[in-house]
Amino acid sequence: SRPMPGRVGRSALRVQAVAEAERPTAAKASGFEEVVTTDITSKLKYLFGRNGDYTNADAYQGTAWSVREKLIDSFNKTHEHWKKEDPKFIYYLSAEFLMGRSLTNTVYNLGLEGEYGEALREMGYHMEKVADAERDAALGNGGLGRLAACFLDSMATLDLPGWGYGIRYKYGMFKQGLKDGYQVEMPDIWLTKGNPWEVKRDDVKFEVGFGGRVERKKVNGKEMSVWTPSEKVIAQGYDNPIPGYATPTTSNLRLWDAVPVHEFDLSAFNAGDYDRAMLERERAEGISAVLYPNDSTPEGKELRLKQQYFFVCASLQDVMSRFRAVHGANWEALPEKACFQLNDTHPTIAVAELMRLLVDVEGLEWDAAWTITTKCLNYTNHTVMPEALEKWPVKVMAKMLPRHMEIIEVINEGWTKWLGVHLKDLKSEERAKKIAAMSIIHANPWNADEMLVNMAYLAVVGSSAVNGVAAIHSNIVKDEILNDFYEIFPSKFQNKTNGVTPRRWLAWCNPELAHLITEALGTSEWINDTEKLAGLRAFATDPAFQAKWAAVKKTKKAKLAELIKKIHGDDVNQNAMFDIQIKRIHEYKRQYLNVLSIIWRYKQLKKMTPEERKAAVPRVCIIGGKAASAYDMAKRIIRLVTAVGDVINKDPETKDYLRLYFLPDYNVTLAETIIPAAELSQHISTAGTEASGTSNMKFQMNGCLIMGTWDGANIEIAEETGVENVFVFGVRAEEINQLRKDRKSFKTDPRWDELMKDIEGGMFGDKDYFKPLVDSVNNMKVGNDWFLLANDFAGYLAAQEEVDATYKDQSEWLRRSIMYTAGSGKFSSDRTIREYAEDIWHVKPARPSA
Ligand code: 8GP
Repeated sequence: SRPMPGRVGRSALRVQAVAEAERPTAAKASGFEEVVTTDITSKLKYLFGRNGDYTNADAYQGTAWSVREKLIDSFNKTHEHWKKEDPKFIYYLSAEFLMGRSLTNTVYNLGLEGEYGEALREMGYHMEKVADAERDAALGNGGLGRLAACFLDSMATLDLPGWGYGIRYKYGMFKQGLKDGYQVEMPDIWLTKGNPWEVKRDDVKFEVGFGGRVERKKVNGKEMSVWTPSEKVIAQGYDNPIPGYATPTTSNLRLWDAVPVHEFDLSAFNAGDYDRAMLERERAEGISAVLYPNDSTPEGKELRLKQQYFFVCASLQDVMSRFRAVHGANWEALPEKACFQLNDTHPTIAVAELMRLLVDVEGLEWDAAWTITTKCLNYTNHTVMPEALEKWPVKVMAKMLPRHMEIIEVINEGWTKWLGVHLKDLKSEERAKKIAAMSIIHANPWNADEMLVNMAYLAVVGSSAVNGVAAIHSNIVKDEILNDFYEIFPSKFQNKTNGVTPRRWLAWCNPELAHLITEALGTSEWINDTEKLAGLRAFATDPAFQAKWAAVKKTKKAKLAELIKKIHGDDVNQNAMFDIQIKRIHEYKRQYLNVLSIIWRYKQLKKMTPEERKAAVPRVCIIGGKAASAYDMAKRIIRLVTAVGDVINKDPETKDYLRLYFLPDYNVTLAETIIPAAELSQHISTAGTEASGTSNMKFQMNGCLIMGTWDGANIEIAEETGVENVFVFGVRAEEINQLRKDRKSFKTDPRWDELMKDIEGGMFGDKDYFKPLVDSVNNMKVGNDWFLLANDFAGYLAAQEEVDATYKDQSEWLRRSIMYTAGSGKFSSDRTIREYAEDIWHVKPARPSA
């Protein structure tokens, strides 16, 4: 049972309690921290087999195993309630969940920070240092994976019956290091010390098959397709309880681990064939071994499809077996009890798998099964990048999932036939063209001999709702990427602008600011009702409030400065503007453009006299992010950042005015330190390329000004914050197609040409290595500079000047900063999830009693 009565009722106190220094001594008198101290001490004693001498890392383990029990109490209560109520569930199917650390989040979400903070202090530890021993659960690449994690937090906070389903990768996102300024990749070995945040379910296991053959057979007098896989593995379930905030609800993320059907081939072993004895285990474990294996080889491709089918198959069987336990074989009612959100195309094989389970296993008629399937599934698109819109070669699919390939063929037959009727008014030639363009199975445009399964098309045809992740992106989905489908099913298409959890991304990562906000608003209710942040507008020009606001930023900048010192050994000027760009390295995100503007700034500073320099706004620029291991150009961009930093940071004339650091191994935890410290952040993708962005929302919440293009959620952020408060530059999405076609209208700029010569000339060394970067943006060659850096360069520099001028007027800067936080109410993932629940899932809250 819960150690504190009614964590819901304590929510108003929570934020005050967060600020360590200001913790009321009343908590001490409560006696609960004594119980906690005893509990942690006992955990430590039996975990480590000694009395005392525990490191911070040990203390983390002891604390985590203690908190876990409170979490599981809450989990059990919630699930007993849900079992009794039998509400409709939403299942979020995602190949990625980028959870980050759990200890602090769990303690704070459960409202236990007073007891645990105090108990640890009494034992001679500090919560922050103890929490620092936890490894990130990095089971995701970037935006899409982190969004899934924020969604789970919001679903639990809103009491929505819902689970996440994914893969328990043994190795998550690689660890990034730098060697001589180049990216190096190391495996993320995150499970070696055990994982206190999961519960292995020995009773939750499903068989998943691959390969083999399909036969038509009479089964109980009925003609059926019978699939006999050539390979089988077991999906073993692990539950990861997800605590809501200010509610007794704790929901679940169920992750699947792949294990062999047979533990070990003893006869092979006895016969001396050691390799064969281990083969099955190795093959099975390979499936859940690594997040996103490199798919540039055919073998890698196959493994990826295997992962996708593996977790989808296990998840659907799991949901169906729970349904059957209550409702028997009444499958027509399945859509009233379960719906699935496909997080991008990765789980799209669910369309074929649900059909297979209903038709082949449950014996339903095809049409009845199709009605159920399309009612249960919904699809979210997260990117316009063509390389991420998955298409599987028919050959690969037919070999690995022969029955699914057949099912997809039948779906496509029905679909194209239906299209023929629907488009009967078109001229036959036009109609044929349209049908070919919309066929789920089509030829590879680069290789006419290869047929492909288009997973996005399969998802659209097999779903009730399709959505993009920001207003502009949803329009691009409708008007370009899936326009043919939109014209046929306009009502299927929706927008659901992304959001982020204000718990992790404001209240818990920036307790100082949270405290100030609560003090100003007189309530901490903004933590789950972010619209209340609008109340801060009244303080935007209040000098006393501005001073407090600035003091918080200063504290957070000092922390980041400490981290820079630890990583790079340098002291940075803490009065400089902290200017930040953190995200995956990609040409479309244009970190390169940022570097070019930093070089330009450096050159201007060099030209100034020492007196003139004193009037310049000093900046500490930070860039962080990982490059995909096979993405050569992105790796060159990282090297350019480090090379430019090496020159700038050592230059005695300018180093007080400008620094550039690459922070390696950007991850959720690093973001929690960087974002609260940021004053300016860069969201400068080519218009129309960034589906939404979510770090922009985190920066906004923390009062960081935005330099951005008219792209993704930047647009909606500007609308909420006041366009005049945002630094906007660059071409608009509508102009881009024309610009790309008509090379002559490209803007060029002598400053740009100068910088290209500098890099080519070896100003930052490594000129051969940087040559491809220079060539890639040489817009005089057709097809180059696809992301229009040259074109947007002058506008970017002008916007940077505007930034400097604004920063010189600190009270104006602070006014804007406060207006950003005040305008961030819309970007809570609570709002996003409420919209999904109402418009797509039709799932209602079901809160257990406290
Ligand atoms: C990202 C988008 O790039 C980003 O704009 C958006 O905010 C985020 O999804 C959440 O919606 N997309 C991905 O991370 C993505 O497409 N990843 C898949 C290719 C693996």
